[in-house]
Amino acid sequence: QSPTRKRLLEAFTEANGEFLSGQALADILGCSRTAIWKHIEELRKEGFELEAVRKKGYRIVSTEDRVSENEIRLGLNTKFLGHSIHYLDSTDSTQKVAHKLSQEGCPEGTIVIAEEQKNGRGRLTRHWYSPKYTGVWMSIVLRPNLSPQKAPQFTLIAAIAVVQAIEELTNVLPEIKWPNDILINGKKVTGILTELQADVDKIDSIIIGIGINVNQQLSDFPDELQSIATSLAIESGRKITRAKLIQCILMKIEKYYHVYLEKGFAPLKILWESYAISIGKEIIARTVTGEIAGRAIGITNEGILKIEDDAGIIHEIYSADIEI
Ligand code: BT5
Repeated sequence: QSPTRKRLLEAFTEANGEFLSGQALADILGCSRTAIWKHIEELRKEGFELEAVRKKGYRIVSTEDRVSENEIRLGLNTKFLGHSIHYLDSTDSTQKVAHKLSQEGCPEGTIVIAEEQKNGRGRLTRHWYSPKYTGVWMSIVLRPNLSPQKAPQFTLIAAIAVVQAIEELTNVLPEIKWPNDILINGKKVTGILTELQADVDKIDSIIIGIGINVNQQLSDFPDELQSIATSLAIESGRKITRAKLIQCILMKIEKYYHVYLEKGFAPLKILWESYAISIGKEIIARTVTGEIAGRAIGITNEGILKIEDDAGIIHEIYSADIEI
């Protein structure tokens, strides 16, 4: 994107839906009114709906609900996260694309967003259902200078950001089910998948995949998901602008990423626990090697779940499916 285009979008963001005169825009951008008109035409071609009224100027009216680069950029107030955006109308999996970009050396903070995933992935090769125009299917590339053991913490950091963004934009109160589920009224609204490119002692990149059901209705889900899944629209009773939700999440992830790099995981652990449902409860953890039943007593500073069984033995669980 050209710097002029970027400033034009920023000006419209600050105007908050109010009109900006051609002259005001020309002053802000330091170009002629004719040049402004050309930029406005370009924005229109990209799908922005711009209203032009004589003597008043231009304003952006609400656009179609898409999550394209421009939609995300308009109003995104981050220092680095989301400054490089790869937008796809349809793809197999944003994780797959992000892995490839990361291997090719993309900058930290690169994000991949798709309107639809044909082969969205959950953990352990499970499928993630990602229908068109109704959800957030996004992968984020970070490059922290850390050991690979720290990677699970990023699932928890992303979960905090998503919960807070949902709380800010809707009237619902989501909860986190360790390690990677966000639930509303006991049903799954978000899944997070953190993957790594690393050698034994150093992370090269962390790829955080976030899938959020936003505007689906119950009948939009396949039968097998109807009893376990939900969307923000179902729970809040209104349509949510996905681009706003994405911006809010990116701003929060960036904020907590900085907290993490400066102060470590401890302050985030407290925050995470305030949203967690499984802590203090009797649970069953199903891992790839077997089942452990007991009381979830908390998470470690690494983000690992601690379960105390009936014999008083404390088990540390790295990844599992939890039944409460
Ligand atoms: C997850 O796995 O919850 C991680 C999901 C991560 C998806 C994002 S979307 C962007 C990025 N690109 C990708 O390809 N993936 C990431 P897990 O905990 O294993 O849960 C998977 C299970 O959730 C499935 O077996 C289903 O039971 C259920 N499920 C599938 N699609 C769902 C949906 N849309 N909403 C709620 N539950 C779903």
